[in-house]
Amino acid sequence: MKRLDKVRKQRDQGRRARVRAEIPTVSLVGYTNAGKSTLFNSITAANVYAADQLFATLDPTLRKVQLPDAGPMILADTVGFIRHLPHKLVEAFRATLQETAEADLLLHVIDAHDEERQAHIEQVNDVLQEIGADDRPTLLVYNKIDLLDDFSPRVDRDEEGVPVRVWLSAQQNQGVDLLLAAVNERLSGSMFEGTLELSPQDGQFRSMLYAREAVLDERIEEDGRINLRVRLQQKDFRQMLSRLQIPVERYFPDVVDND
Ligand SMILES: Nc1nc2c(ncn2[C@@H]2O[C@H](COP(=O)(O)OP(=O)(O)OP(=O)(O)O)[C@@H](O)[C@H]2O)c(=O)[nH]1
Ligand SMILES: [Mg+2]
Repeated sequence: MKRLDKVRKQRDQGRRARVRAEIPTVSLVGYTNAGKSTLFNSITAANVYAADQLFATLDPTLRKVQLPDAGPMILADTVGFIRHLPHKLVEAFRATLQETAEADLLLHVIDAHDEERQAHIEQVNDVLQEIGADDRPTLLVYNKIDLLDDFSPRVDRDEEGVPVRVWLSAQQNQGVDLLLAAVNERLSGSMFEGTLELSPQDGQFRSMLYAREAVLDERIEEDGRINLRVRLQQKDFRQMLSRLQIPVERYFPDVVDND
């Protein structure tokens, strides 16, 4: 129990740090044996990131992964879901499940070769509901396509063109790139990208943007003004503006805010 408490404490600390940094979290969920950990490993192996070391030491089920447009994300591996999670298990994984309930995107991993896959999907959905995560945006990941006849990796989209299902093989590393592109698309759907003109007094704003790893480029003009090219989630940008009491119209002139 001691050890578990320690792990939980570290997890809580990790969570706090992330909330401060406002990096989107993506959680791998799914029935036991679907291939979540295999997928976690094949995604993170291809994305070696020096600043990740501290993270990996604190908690091996969390890794920071860079996406081309959406910036960094925290990828979380979770415990395999089964029909009704025993109460003890729910308690032990409280922090993980909490994280899942707050994730920006869930990757629901499914064993595409399992005849029981539909029943498993429903059981996982039941657990998601139990832990209050059923309202999270979800991307279905059909794994183990290497076990299907003549099947290539692909992405299925809904009527609006949004990626909703990805077919891949985590073990053979086929289609993992398609998955990352789909995650990138889902997370960057609501990105703010632009150049901000800051005065030397805007130091706090500037350091918040750096902390969020949102700065793509910085140029200092002769008169001391700073041009920052930034890219970050719109909701995080708005949050920052409101925290600094900068009027939202300054950067979103078309938006009428009713609240
Ligand atoms: N053929 C095949 N096997 C896979 C694939 N991905 C995972 N597996 C195998 O499926 C088994 C379960 O994989 P894990 O990654 O441990 O599954 P998990 O979802 O993390 O399982 P839990 O942590 O118990 O919930 C292992 O034997 C993997 O080698 C795949 O793409 N193809
Ligand atoms: Mg696992």
